[in-house]
Amino acid sequence: MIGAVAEIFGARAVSPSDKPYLPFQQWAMRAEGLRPSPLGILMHPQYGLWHAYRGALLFEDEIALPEPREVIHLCDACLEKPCMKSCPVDAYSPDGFAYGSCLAHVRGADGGPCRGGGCLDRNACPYGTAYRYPPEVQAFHMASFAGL
Ligand code: B12
Ligand code: SF4
Ligand code: SF4
Repeated sequence: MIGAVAEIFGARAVSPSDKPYLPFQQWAMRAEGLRPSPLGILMHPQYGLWHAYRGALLFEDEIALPEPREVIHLCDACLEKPCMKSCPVDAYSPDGFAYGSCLAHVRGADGGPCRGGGCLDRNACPYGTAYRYPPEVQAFHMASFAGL
């Protein structure tokens, strides 16, 4: 789909998984005025944590674009921050994401809830719940992330 659109507009399609990694989140911040949640995932005023990027179009020439609109950052008003309190191994912290600890837990004997329904921290966020991926989709992503 993205390749076909790129062809129509004379652009080059790139993917978030292309290496070396391209700064998709920085592009999204510039395009949509979004900011990161404490989890590192960008926070969207409508979709909350339940959105991701599937591709981008690169152009040879610079295109004049409007400034991103002012967007409310929901995390600013979220005092309890439940997303920082649900992980059994505290993998997310202000120092970043300790993905080694996360992986060990997800793969281990007590990792059933994360394996079956997705990250407990991400699911603890009260926003965008209408867009939350179904448990089987989260289980699929988690299996891919953890190489299960
Ligand atoms: C490598 C990577 C990972 C590694 C991180 C290793 C590490 N410590 O660096 C691993 C495999 C652990 C990972 C995991 C996840 N990731 Co990831 N990941 C990426 C990837 C492919 C590259 C990141 C990068 O280095 N970019 C290059 C730099 C130059 O770009 P950047 O914009 O400046 O990078 C920003 C990020 O690095 C961010 N950041 C820093 N630490 C962390 C930690 C996390 C968890 C996240 C999400 C972001 C983040 O800070 C920078 C802001 O400027 C991006 C896609 C992409 N191309 O960006 C997805 C991406 C960041 N991941 C994403 C997601 C959703 C996840 C997961 C939460 C879910 C999942 N299904 O994979 C998991 C977390 C696991 C869990 N507990 O559920 C999404 C975020 C979407 C959003 N709304 O913001 C992205 C954008 C992919 C996509 N297709 O949309 N990820
Ligand atoms: S729980 Fe609160 S701080 Fe965490 S991502 Fe959701 S809104 Fe942001
Ligand atoms: S997937 Fe599980 S172990 Fe990993 S950060 Fe989320 S709650 Fe923690």
